[in-house]
Amino acid sequence: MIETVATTPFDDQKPGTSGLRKKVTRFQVPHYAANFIQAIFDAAKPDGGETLVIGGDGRFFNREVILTAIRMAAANGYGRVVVGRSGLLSTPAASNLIRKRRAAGGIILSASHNPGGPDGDFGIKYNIANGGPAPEKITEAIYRHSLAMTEFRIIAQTAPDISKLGETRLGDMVVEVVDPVADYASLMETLFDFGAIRELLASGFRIRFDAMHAVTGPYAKDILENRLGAPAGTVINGEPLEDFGGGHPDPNAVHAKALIDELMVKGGPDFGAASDGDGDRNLIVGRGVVVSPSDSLAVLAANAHLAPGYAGGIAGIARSMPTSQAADRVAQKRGLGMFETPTGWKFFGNLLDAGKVTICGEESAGTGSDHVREKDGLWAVLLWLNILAVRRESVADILSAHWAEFGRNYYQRHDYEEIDKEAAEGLMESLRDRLASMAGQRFGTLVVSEADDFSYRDPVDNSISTGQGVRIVFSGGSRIVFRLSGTGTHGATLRVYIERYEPDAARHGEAPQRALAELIQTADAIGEITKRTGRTAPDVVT
Ligand code: G16
Repeated sequence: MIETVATTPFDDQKPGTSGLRKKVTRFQVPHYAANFIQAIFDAAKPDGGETLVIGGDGRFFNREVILTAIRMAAANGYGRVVVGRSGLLSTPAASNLIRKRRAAGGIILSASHNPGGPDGDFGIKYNIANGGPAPEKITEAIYRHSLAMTEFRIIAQTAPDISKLGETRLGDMVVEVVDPVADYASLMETLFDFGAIRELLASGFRIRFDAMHAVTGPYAKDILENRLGAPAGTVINGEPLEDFGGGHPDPNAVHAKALIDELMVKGGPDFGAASDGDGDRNLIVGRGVVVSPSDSLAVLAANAHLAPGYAGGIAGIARSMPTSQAADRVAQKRGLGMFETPTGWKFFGNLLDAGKVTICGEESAGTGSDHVREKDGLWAVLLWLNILAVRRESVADILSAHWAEFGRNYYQRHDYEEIDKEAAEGLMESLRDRLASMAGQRFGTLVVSEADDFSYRDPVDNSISTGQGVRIVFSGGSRIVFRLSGTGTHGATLRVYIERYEPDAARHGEAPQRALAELIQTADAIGEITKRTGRTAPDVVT
């Protein structure tokens, strides 16, 4: 029996960079999650009988919302729901399932790299039939529906047990519980030379993968240990936990410090990697060297042809605007198309669907390809391993050779977290007000050549996205970019992205902090960061 439940709208359900992210406690407010799910269904408008994929990263509250979403899908006309066992699906695995099952879309429950547990964060994201995050016109429609919500539909029966594989019925809908790993692992086998990677690992090449007690544990164990023969114990923190073991599943220098430290010592593993809460981000570490995400994108694009799935070459590369221009140099030299999009994987979907690009990446530790429509942490790890298996050089040597060929884009991102929202908005506003007069201004040895607020016209559907970050470019090509994060759940996070190109190989050995020193000072001068936020240093530097 379908119940129609009267409700009242919430005014804070506007999806951000990647779906709706809030504190768990906000999602626990009665009807909060149900309202948003109904808004998704109202925007998606199933005709009847479609398939919907549902899964999440296993964080606290995952199971409750999944059971609600299943019951609501049955009341909103879906014919089949495909759900990962126990509600688990990594974001790239969900994207793959949506595509493989020709589903109308999917609901992914995750707050990505944000902390979990009862006091942590939660999130709901809608992906469309191509497997990718809903584009802005759909997220805006979801938001409009949420503001006008008066009732949601839910089936009265309880949802079936999702810890057991197989099919059951709920009203007129089939609930199919699937192994979360199997289809994804098979897809990886079609893209990479598992035989060559197995030989590399058998030759004594030692790897370590930190799953951070998040969703990738079962994927990494099956792929790295079972299928590729890495020794048991290669995957650490491999059991998904509702609170990520009290940790923060963000694979960066702060939260993956233990892994990085292990790789920095003589005699440590040859290769280390980590992924985030929902398995779409990656960290790549070689012995003695952390690979920055922007460099990783460039190296992967330049070497992808060494893996069977990309042996025919790649069509083009896309990166988000604040990501360093290292990949642009690869595109230029190899005669490939290059696209610069706003932050958010959703902006890559059209380019991938149109075949304009094969590889995409972002400075925020995301890389991926046209195999799915999400960034994919383990994919990046496997492509690196495939390249290492063919080249038989160390990560550090591959990186130096890359810089020698293309030049080095020194790069850092400075995050100022949980700052006062008004102060952050005032800082951005003031920058925007000064843009028109900035060209020609001198700061130390730096002269501004252009300054703008990035806006993007999608070359496929011509949709326009404005206000995507303030860019200040200096003669010589160095850049400072300011933008506010769209994924935080408390106050505002200011991100400052700093970049300088160095063509001279003799100068490629500097620490980024040093190589970028003048730009870092200039960022504070132009952005008035200390003056407006009271902060004298960033909370996280990546
Ligand atoms: C999400 C988006 C990414 C974006 C990142 C950071 O990643 O999918 O495209 O780069 O957030 O966004 P912001 O700078 O606005 O915080 P994830 O891994 O959190 O889903």
